[in-house]
Amino acid sequence: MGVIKDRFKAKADQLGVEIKDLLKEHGNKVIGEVQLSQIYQGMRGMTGLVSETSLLDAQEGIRFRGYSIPELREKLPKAPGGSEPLPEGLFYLMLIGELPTEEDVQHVTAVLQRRSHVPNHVFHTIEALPLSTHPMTQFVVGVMALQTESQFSKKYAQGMNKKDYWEAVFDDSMDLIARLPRVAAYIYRRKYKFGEHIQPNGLLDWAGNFAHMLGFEDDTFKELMRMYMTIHADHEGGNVSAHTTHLVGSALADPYLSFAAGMNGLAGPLHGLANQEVVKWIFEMQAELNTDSPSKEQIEEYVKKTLTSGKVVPGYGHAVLRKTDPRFTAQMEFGKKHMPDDKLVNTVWNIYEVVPPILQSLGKIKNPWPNVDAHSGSLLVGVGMKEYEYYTVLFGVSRALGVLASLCWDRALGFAIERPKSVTTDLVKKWLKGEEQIWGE
Ligand code: HAX
Repeated sequence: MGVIKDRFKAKADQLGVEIKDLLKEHGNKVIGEVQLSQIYQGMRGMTGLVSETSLLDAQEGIRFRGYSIPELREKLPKAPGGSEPLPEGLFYLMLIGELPTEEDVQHVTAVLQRRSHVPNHVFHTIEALPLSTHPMTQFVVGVMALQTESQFSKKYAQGMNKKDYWEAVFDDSMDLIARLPRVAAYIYRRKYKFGEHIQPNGLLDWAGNFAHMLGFEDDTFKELMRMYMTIHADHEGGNVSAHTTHLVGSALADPYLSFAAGMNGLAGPLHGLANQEVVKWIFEMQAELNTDSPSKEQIEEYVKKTLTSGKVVPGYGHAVLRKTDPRFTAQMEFGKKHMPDDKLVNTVWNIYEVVPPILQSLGKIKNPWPNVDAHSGSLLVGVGMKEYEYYTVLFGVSRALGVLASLCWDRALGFAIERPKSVTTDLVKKWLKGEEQIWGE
């Protein structure tokens, strides 16, 4: 077995024993109560999942294995001459639970390079789609075409022992993470660069090589990719992409099938597609106002118009967070360092001043502050990637690190198939009248 796999197995065995003891002693302990409104309103605030890789605090934001984003940007190994973390290091941290050394990160990079071959039928499958197909659809189709390579599926069909599930999921996850940048870059070059594809550079790190295959060789783009791939990787277990991957994986669908399902959720505008929606919304504002530097007064008018036409302000609000997203702040710092005078980036900062009080004044929004998607597109435009319909694919490549690390944990800990109970409104009405019981009461 490989070094990382051995370390993962040792950690998983240890935690497995701890969980067994914990459940033996405390399995009956009540962890909260569920209100009727919660089952109608997106299960908000309901604790119902275990996800080891990261934890979200409503006030402080995300922590990956206990480390905040500023701490990760400081502590994780960097590329030579770079100042942003290598996402391979975050993947190691999520998988193993400990900060990696430089050597550990180099090892992950080498493993991913070794496993990155994408068979030709995947490219042919993508080519069968009309060029106008949304990049996220092409991405999901590409991942589905890659499913032919699943070790888990093959071994399951041969009668794999359930004790070995974790290992096949681990191998599939590593392979998939290694292959995704090639598939994603292929889609970008196909759709926007006349199909002029760029071969991988085996000497580069995972995100640096992705930037290279996309066709961006300058250091700022590579640094942005490293930061982008790090901060978008995970947001605990309940968000749509993580939860879907986990849910589908719980039926023992292999990592390719599970990840593709999660990506279909990421492609929704209230989740990952919000990053394209933000830039689209700002471009439309610029076009309508006929300026690339709208004033705060103009932005205010435009925001109010967006709200009165029954649309959301993209990039604002969050189901769990109640403060400015630290992923927004990290990107703001990147903008201040690399492109302080960029007009679009400055517009994003002006929007940040204008939007929260307006949303707050509506009286119904629980979090008026910006999320990760409010900023990411402006930085991408700033470094030369203007094709905003592609942005959610970048998010998806990064999200693979978190959801697949979690999937390895799910199988290593032997988590059960997920199957919560649902009710009908008719049953709820009868229950309220005392005529029926709700199961589990
Ligand atoms: N603009 C306008 N209205 C908003 C809003 C926004 N940005 N955010 C929330 N609201 C509205 C909701 O639509 C809801 O209205 P109704 O009661 O009329 O249905 C009300 O405020 C209460 O919503 P909430 O409880 O504060 O928010 P939710 O937990 O239901 O939803 C969302 C969280 C992120 C989906 C929501 O804030 C939203 O739609 N934001 C804009 C889209 C966006 O930026 N999504 C990305 C989120 C982060 C992420 O997953 N990234 O991938």
